Amino acid sequence: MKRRDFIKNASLTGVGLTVGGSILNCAENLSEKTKNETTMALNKNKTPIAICTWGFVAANAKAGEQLFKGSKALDSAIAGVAIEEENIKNTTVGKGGAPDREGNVTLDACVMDSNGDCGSVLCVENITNVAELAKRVMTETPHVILAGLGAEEFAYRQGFEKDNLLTEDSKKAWEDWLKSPEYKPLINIENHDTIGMLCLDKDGDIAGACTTSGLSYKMKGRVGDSPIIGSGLFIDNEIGGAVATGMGEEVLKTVGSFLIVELMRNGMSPQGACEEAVRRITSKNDRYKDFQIAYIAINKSGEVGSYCIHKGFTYMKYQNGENNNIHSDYFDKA
Ligand code: SD4
Repeated sequence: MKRRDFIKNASLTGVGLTVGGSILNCAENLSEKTKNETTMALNKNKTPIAICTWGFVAANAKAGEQLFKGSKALDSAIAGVAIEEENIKNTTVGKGGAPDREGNVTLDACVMDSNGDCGSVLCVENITNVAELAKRVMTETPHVILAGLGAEEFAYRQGFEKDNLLTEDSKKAWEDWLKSPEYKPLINIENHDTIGMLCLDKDGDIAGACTTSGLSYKMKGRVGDSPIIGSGLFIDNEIGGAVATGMGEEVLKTVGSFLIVELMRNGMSPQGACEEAVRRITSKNDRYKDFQIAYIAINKSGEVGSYCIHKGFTYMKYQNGENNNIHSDYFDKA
């Protein structure tokens, strides 16, 4: 690399960021637009990062490798989560997901891009790659959300194939559950595998995807937080992104992912913001003892955070060719 190029690159990466950080802090009289443009310029040529909920090694590696090759954040996140949507051993995402009480597998997903656009599908049957479908809602329709049969028919028009999502194993587990069908939606360590992924690409842009079959044996038509922009996922490319897994009803009540991004906007680290979002839930009453919620978040500088209610949640982080499974800190240490 020529010296001139090295200096140019260095000024756009870590070295430049440190200097740039103090420039931004001092420059109180800069207009917001100038500050944003400066921040964006400083964020170019970043080391890409992919993070996702749980120990989804292959999914996170897929996203990380794509990012490394120069793929954009949203495409990388969708390619990453597709691995779990197609993994029939994962019983809370995509094909092989647990059905509702009536035996129908219904999927929820959303995506959010670095330009603030988003797409979402709710309660979709017979389609495996619902994160990609959510992206098509974003790019191919004037809408943000499509639900149920409308989303499914839109998928066929987009060339998606009809697939039977109920595998023999999931069917058998549901039939066993039917023998004593207590309706007590529970999210614990075993029943808890939604994949939410956040990617920071080489241009410093952040995007994400979240995809799930929701609660096992849920009421027909039940939708959780995962496809709801602001609850299951939220991105603001000037600040960062967050994604949730766990008892969706409680994430919805606190608009958890949006809350985390807003806390980061107000100066909190991703870690601090995830902790505060969990505290918003645990401080209401002690019902949290019966369910799990976990958040992961990333900010524009590539700092990452995670927090959950109960011990046991892990997340993946891919950076510089390393793909690590990290144990999250948790609230309930009693
Ligand atoms: C939901 N948040 O439907 C999802 C469930 C989940 O791992 O995260 N499972 O409420």
